[in-house]
Amino acid sequence: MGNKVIFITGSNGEMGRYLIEALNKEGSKNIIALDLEQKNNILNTKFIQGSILDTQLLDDINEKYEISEIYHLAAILSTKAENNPQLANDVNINGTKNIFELGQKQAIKQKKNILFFFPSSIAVYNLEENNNSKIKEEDYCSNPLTEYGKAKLICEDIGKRLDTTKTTFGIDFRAIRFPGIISATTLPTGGTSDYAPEMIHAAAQNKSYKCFVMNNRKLPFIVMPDAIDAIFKIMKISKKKLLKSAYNITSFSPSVEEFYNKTKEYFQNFNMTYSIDSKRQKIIDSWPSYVNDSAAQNDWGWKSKYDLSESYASYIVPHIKNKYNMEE
Ligand code: AKB
Repeated sequence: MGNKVIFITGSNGEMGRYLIEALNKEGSKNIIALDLEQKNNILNTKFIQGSILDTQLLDDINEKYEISEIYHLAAILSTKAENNPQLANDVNINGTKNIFELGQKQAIKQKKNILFFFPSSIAVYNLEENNNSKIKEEDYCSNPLTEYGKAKLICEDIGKRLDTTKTTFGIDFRAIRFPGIISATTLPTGGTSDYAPEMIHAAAQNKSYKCFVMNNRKLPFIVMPDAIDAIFKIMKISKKKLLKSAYNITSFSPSVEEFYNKTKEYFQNFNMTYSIDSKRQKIIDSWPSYVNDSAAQNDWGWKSKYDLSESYASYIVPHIKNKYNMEE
């Protein structure tokens, strides 16, 4: 591996693993991946064990490599962040500042702009009451309920201010406010939209599921291939086209019960009961059921490939059956 690389933090997470695979398929051969623990070896990737809070390690990375793109995925998700706010703010805010600084140092070192991808979230929104309108980027995002949402909003703001690409070399900051994401091959940890993937993975393993959120609640979701596609699209588009620094994207917004019914279509024996977690329910109640993603559609051609039915039929069910070795 040469010293010209793509740098990914949080590489062991759901999105990290999928993104590295997708970058590999696209022919990106030089990836350095940072996370706390060494997991399986990934092709064409040099794994660096460590923390985004370790500034000495980040300085060493800065010395050794020429980074063209940064995908800063490391984060503590919403439920875990509420339970451990100090750690979460350290990782989600201070860790992100460290990675911004690395990006800035690289821009100076290489005398060029460094593409910087930041996954933000619908957690930046805080609806006063449950409403069914499609939330735009400017709506209801001044006072997020959770520590996680606050950190995402703060870092969006810092990223936007540090993006000096109009005047001088710096970070070329691009963010997507992700809805819940469903992967057929991995499960998230510590999030609040986790009920949907947890339900589906339980069904595929012939297990029952105790759902922590009320049956009529709706959140926006997408499946992982669409999430990765969106990242590729926003990172490849000319900066001139980007009128915002952070964009909503979405695909479908079924209620919990609709998720259950859809899952039952494929896994007839699946059984789900409810045990509402009031803290997590409150988080979900503060998030929008629908987001307006027309800015992403207009500015960089975002369009989800998978609606709810297509997600189950062409992505979730075939891959999840494969994962748990079930017969078609
Ligand atoms: C979470 O539930 O914390 C995340 C998110 C919606 O950002 N999946």
